[in-house]
Amino acid sequence: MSEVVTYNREGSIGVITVNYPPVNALSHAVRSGLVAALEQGQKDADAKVLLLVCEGRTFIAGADISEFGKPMQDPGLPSVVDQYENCDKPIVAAIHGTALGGGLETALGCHYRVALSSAKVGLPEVKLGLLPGAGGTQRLPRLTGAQKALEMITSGEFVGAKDALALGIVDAVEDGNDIKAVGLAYAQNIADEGKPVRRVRDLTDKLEADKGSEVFEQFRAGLKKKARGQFSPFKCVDAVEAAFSLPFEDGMKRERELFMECMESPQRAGLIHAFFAEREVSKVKGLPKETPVRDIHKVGVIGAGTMGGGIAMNFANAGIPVTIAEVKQEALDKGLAVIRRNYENTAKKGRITQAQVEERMSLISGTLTYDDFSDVDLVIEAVFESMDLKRKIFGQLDDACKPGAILASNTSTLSIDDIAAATKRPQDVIGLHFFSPANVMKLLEIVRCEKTSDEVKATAMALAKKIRKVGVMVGNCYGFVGNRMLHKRGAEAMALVNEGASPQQVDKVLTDLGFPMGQFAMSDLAGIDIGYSIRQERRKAGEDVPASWMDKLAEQGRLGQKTQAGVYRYEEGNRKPIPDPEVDRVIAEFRQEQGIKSREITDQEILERCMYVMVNEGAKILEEGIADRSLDIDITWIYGYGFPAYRGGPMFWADQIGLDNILGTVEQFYDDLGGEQWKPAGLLQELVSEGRRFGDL
Ligand code: 3H9
Repeated sequence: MSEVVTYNREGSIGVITVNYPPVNALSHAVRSGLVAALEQGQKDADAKVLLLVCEGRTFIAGADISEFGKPMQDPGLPSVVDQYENCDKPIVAAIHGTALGGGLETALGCHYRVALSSAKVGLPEVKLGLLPGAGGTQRLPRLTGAQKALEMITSGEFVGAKDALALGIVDAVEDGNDIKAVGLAYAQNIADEGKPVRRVRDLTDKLEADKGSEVFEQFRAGLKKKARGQFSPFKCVDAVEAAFSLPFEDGMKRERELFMECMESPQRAGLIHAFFAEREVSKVKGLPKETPVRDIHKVGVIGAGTMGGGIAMNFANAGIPVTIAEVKQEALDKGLAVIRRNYENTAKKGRITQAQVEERMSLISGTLTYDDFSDVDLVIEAVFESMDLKRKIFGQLDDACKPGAILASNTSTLSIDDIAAATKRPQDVIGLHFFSPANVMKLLEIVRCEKTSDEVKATAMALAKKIRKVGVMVGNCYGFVGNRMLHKRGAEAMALVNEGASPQQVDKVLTDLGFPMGQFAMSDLAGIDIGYSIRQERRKAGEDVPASWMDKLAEQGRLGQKTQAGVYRYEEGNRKPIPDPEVDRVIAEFRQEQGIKSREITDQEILERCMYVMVNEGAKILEEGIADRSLDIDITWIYGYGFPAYRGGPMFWADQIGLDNILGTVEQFYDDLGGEQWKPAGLLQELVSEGRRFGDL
C-alpha cells in the first residue's frame, strides 16, 4: 500500500487521499499511488462514486518539478489521467488551495470538480518553459473555448474558484475550509442522483464553436511582443490549436511531442533553476529558521522622491501605515501627489478599485520632522547618495527612534558599515536596497552589516515576503551584488561606445539576449544624474574614475527620461528611446578630445565584454562571500534587472556557456585591454581547473 496515496470508503463513496507534503506534487510515488488507489476503488463493489481529495494545504500543485531533466519512471502522468478519465465509476475531484499544472490536469481527468471558494486553478507550466503535458492543452479548451484556454496556458496565471466556475472548469464552488466534507457531500449527491461519468475528452461544442478561429494567429502575434525570445509560449499555442484540428488521441500525441521539445530546451532548464533558486534564497546560510523576528507595524521613509515614494507604496499596499519625511513641505506635497497619481493610474487600468486607492493613501502620511518617527518599528532612508548626508541622518534617527527600531538605508552603493557607525545601535542597522520602480520590481537586496543582529536579518527577510518582494541577503561592499556587477557592465558598455560602438548597438545586443532594456536605456530610466553623482562621490573619495561622455550629458541637463533627453530622446508621454544625433555629436567630440580613433565593434564583442565582465565579477563576489551562493546572484539579476529568467540568471547562463570558454576570453581581454575588471577571478580559474561549475559550489 502506498504511503502517500490511500484508499478508504466512507458509506458509498470511495475516497482516494493524496498526502505528500508540502504541495502534493505528482512524484513517482504519488503517480503509482494514484493508480493503485484507483484500482482499489474500481474493485470496491460498495463504492458508487470515487472522490479524489488532498491532505495538507493544497490540492496537487503539479508534476514534481525536481524530477524534470531525469529519466521519467512509469506510470507517466498522461496515462494516470487517462486511467482516471476511463474509470466507469464517476470520480469527483475536490479542490482546495491550488490545483496547478499536472494537478489541474488530474482534476480535468476526473468527471466532476468541486472547489472551495478560496481555491485557485491554473496551468503555470509556461513559467517553467513547458506546456501542460498531461492533456491540459486538449481538455481545458473543451471546457472554456479557445480564447480563455490560450490566455490561461500562455500566461500561466491562476484563476480563482468563482471565475473557474463561470468558465466551466469546475462544476461547483462551496464556502468553508473542510474540503473533505465538501467533496463527500458533492460525491454523495452524484451517487444519490445517479449521475453518469462525464468525460471532458468527449465534449465537442466549444471545439466546434472555435474551429478555424483567428484567435490562434492573434495570440501568436501578441506573443511576439510579450514573450519575445521565449520558446514555450508559442508551443502552447500550437498544442491548444491541435485540440481544434485533431481528434482527441492525435491531439494528445501532438501535445506530447511539443511537451518533449520544451522539456529538451535550455529555457526549461533555466526557468526551473530560477524556480528553485527563488525559493532557496529565502534560506539564508547561518541564519537559523527559528530566529525570532520583530513586528513591523509602522514604518518611516526618508525622502519623498521617486525611490522614497515607491518604497512607501509597498508598505501601504501591504496594509502597513507609513510616514514619509521630507525637508520641505513643497517636496513632500509633490511626492504625495505622485504617489496618488500612481495609484489613480493603476485604478484606471482596473487593477485596483478607487476605494483601494483611498485606503492606501490613508495609510500614507507626511512629516517634516523625525520626531514623528518616535513610534515606528523601521525607518528606511532613501535620500541621494551622499555618505555625509546619510551619516548625519542616521545620527539623528538614532536619537529620534525608539530602542529596537530598525534603521535601514536604501543606498545602492555606499558602505552600510560606515552608515551604521554613525549610530549607537549598529546591530539594528541594515541595508534595504529597493530597485526602481520600487513599487514594481520584485527584488529587495538585503545588506547585512558587520554588526547586524540575526534578529534584524531575519526580520528583513520576513518583511520582504510580507511586502511581496524576493529578499536576497548579501554582504557589504561597493554596490553589493547587483550594482557592483552592473557598474562593471556599465563601464564596459561606456568603453565600447568610446571605442566606436553606438549606445543603441550596445543596447540591442542586451535586449537580444532577453533584457527588457539595454544599459543606456536603463540609465535614462534611472536618471543619468544618479550615475553621475556616484562617479563624483568616488572621485571625491580619491578614486580614479575616468571622464566620460555621460558626464557631459549630465552637465548639459540631459538627465534621462525625466527631462525627455538623456542618452536617447523621448517624446512627451512616451518611454520609447529614440536615438539622438546630438548625443552622437557629444560622443564624437569626446572621442576627439581623448584622441580615440573609433573602430568597428562586433555584436559578439559587445556580448562578451558586457556579460563576461559580470560573470568574472560575480565569481569575485562569491569568492569574497558577498553572495553566499551563485543562485543568490542569479535571483538578484532576474528580479532586480530583468535578466531573462529563461536563461536562469548570469551565473547559470555562464555554466551553460562553459566556464572554460569564459575564462579563456576573460584572460584574452585582460591581456588586450587590461584593467582590474578583467583580472580573472581566482574562483573562476579554480572551477575551470577542477572541471566544475558555479552550480556545483
Ligand atoms: C507540470 O505539472 C507538468 C505537467 O503538465 C505535465 C507532466 C507530464 N514540484 O512556493 P512555495 C516546493 S509542471 C516540486 O514556497 P507557496 C517548493 O520548492 C508543474 N516541488 O510555497 C518549496 O520547497 P521548499 C506545474 C514543489 O505556498 C515548497 O514546495 N506546477 C512544487 O508560496 C513550497 O513551495 C507549478 O508550476 C512542484 N511542483 O506556493 C506549481 N511546487 O520548502 C509550482 C512547490 O523545500 N508551485 N514545490 O523550498 C507553485 O506555484 C507554488 O509552490 C505553490 C505554493 C503556489 C504551489
